[in-house]
Amino acid sequence: MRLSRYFLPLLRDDPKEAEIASHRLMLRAGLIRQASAGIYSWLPLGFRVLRKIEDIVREEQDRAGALELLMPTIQPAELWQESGRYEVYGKEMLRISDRHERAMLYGPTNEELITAIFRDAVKSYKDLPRILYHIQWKFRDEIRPRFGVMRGREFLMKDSYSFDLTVEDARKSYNRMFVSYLRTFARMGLKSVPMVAETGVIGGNLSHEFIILADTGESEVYCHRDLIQLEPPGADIDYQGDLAPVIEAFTGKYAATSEKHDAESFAREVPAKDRVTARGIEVGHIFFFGTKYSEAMGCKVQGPGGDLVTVQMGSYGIGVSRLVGAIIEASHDDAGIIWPQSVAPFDVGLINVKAGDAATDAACESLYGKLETAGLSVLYDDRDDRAGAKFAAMDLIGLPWQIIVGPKGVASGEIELKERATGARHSLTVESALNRLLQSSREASKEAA
Ligand code: P5A
Repeated sequence: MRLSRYFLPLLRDDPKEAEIASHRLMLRAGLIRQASAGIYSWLPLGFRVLRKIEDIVREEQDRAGALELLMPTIQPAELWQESGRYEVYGKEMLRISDRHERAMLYGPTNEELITAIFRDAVKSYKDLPRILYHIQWKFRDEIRPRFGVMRGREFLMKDSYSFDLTVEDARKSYNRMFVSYLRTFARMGLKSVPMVAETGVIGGNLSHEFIILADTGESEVYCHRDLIQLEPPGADIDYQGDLAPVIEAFTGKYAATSEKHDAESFAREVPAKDRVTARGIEVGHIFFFGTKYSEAMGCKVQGPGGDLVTVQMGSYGIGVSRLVGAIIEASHDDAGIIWPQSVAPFDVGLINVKAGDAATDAACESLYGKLETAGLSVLYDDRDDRAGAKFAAMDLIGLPWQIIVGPKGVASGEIELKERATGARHSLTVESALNRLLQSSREASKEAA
């Protein structure tokens, strides 16, 4: 992509409404613009990141055996009256009436709708187990939307729903989602810690939040230090096999959000030197609620003995749009964003230090072609602007690699390769720069596989 033809409105100054780094950087780097409190437009660069995150979430859901579908954003109120949540949900729910004065709502979550779909379609235990998911916009009229996309009113969520015949099977589905979440966040360069959590309006009594430790996080969390060091399972994980050992490793030690925190147990179970009290960002939340919705809405199947059995359910959420902010909170410096390769909007930024200089232009054009042919995505800064401004812009938007091409290097057959994360610069021939980039992109895809 040529920057001269792109849509990348950067802001020179810090927007005063932004209280935390990710919000400030998302506005400055031209990723989002606010439409109304807690409601954002995704500009081209931000939208590319959102899509990359979505792709990773989708791949890991599919790997764990979940099936993708798409439910609407608008739902009829009747379903929520059936479950009993229409009143409970209160002012957070955006209630709408259509031209026939029928009560509708903009979905804050989809337990009711998916239960109705499943109830009407599935009659036998032979159709179980199933995990269904979608990636869809939600609306919650938060009292205090803030921190940009971190606590929005409209936000993108991945929500999965599991259906099982027995509590024991349902626990297996829960474990599958649990493990897939560890992998999902790790692939985005994030260290997530599962913590025992409150279930609130979703319900049930088994629940974990997946927390990214960050000083600007909204949640106060308490955990054993060892949990922060644990490595998530690799791509060879067998979701049909026994996941209990992984679950045991990640839940065997104290970890709780403030709502579930018990100071006495914390002090008793965790030696003082291992106690971590920190702030964190909730990027995922999983729930087992058994028959809460299936009972109320009559979602039953015929069991092996011919009797009708009420289905056991769980639901599993990931804050897809919140993750964009969370990743930036975890990975930035004074100059701007530092994207992990797996979610970067482009692999490489190509900087033409002297646009208009025939030899430099020709070298850049040739390199641009080579990089794209090699399968790398490139943002080529071909604008007629000061070199300093170009360097600052490239650091701000945070692509993992920069290639800097100027007249001097062109004369001596060398270009400069800069790694955004470390700031390390190397003068290299075009050939060796290409090899370095391809190697790093191969390593990144190996991690994902
Ligand atoms: C689980 C999936 C649920 O809604 N029903 C379907 C369950 N859980 S949840 O914890 O309420 O939300 C799931 C994840 O969505 C993100 N999230 C938000 N992101 C941005 N702005 C918000 N206002 C917001 N509210 C929730 C969080 O990442 C949460 O873990």
